[in-house]
Amino acid sequence: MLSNWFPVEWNSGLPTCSHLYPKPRFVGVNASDINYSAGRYDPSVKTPFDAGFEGVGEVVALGLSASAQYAVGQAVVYTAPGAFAEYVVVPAGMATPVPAATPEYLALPVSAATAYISLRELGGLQEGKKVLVTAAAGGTGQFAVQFAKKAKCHVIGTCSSDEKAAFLKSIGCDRPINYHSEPVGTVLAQEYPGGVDVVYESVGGAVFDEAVKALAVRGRLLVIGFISGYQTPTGLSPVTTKALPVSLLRKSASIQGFFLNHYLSEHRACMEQLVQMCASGDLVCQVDRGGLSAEGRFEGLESVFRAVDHMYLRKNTGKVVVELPRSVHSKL
Ligand code: NAP
Ligand code: X1H
Repeated sequence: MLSNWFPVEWNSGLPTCSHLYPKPRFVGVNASDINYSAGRYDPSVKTPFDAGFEGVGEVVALGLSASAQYAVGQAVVYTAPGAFAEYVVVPAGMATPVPAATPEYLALPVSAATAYISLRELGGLQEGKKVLVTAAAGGTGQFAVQFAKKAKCHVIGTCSSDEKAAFLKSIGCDRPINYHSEPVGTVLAQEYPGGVDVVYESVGGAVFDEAVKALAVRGRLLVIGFISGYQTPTGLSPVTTKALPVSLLRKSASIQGFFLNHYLSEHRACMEQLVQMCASGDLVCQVDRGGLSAEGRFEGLESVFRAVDHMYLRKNTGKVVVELPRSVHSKL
């Protein structure tokens, strides 16, 4: 499969000057892949179009002005619409050099960057604050937990299994809650009667309602997503909180949305930090390659759909990634 915007210049051997041309070794799966594929993300993008947001791989060709920053053979992680492809064209500004094209780095450009930028810009994190992270053992949740711990906060994380809860413990989460064995609302009411100061919320629906209920006075809830709604025909969660204005007013609480694409000006500096933290082992970048899924590891573009299913069956721990074969023609 070649991207449908694969440039004619490539075929003539003349890459455009400010792009680079990586061959992906791994591509990343995001919850919003299904929103993008459903045409909700950008209604101006008409079918047929390629899906996928990100990859990690080695540069196989370069435009002239990109060659000041990158070299053929170099490993890069990048974001690019249509990333589920055998080759991609990436504007130089959307790629970051990494020490090797390993899947851990794939957790950085969307999942980790979302947690890093949103919590830094909007979270108001301070030592001792109580932070609730929903879907905490997933691609982006794992980073919200770690960044909140680095800010010396007390972190509560929700997840759906004891294995995920054990993973959350391992990355420093103070109070993992497996919602299949403990009702989240009850735990929060009993153990955090003063409420939680910050919520990193990405599930929506009833989980959003519980989180609003649990907010402390002057608490902040960051709307990162609402995955419980993405499989509905409209992609929207039912609005259940009719009492939202009064709930917020009574606690001087606030709710703010965050969409990574609106913070691209911060992305480059953020990526430099994140790559360094990941390379030095200062940040756990857990990836799920599907080894425990029914049909085994996600290998090849044809396994992207299994990887998406794995996530929507709530089976993943960490960032879901798909490995692509090395080119038979390339020595890379
Ligand atoms: P993920 O967390 O790796 O996987 C999704 C997880 O959500 C599942 O593992 C599951 O964890 C949990 N979940 C809870 N209810 C679910 C339901 N009804 N259906 C499916 N999963 C459910 O996925 P991700 O790609 O990192 O995305 C997580 C959230 O962050 C999404 O809402 C996504 O849209 C959002 N996001 C937002 C931005 C932004 O710019 N705002 C950027 C990236 C991601 P448990 O089994 O533990 O419940
Ligand atoms: C211009 O701002 C946006 C924001 C969100 C444009 C599109 C979206 C979008 O499609 C998303 C989205 C993007 C990223 C993400 O991690 C989660 C989501 S959820 C979502 C959406 C879902 C259903 C809709 O009806 C509208 C948007």
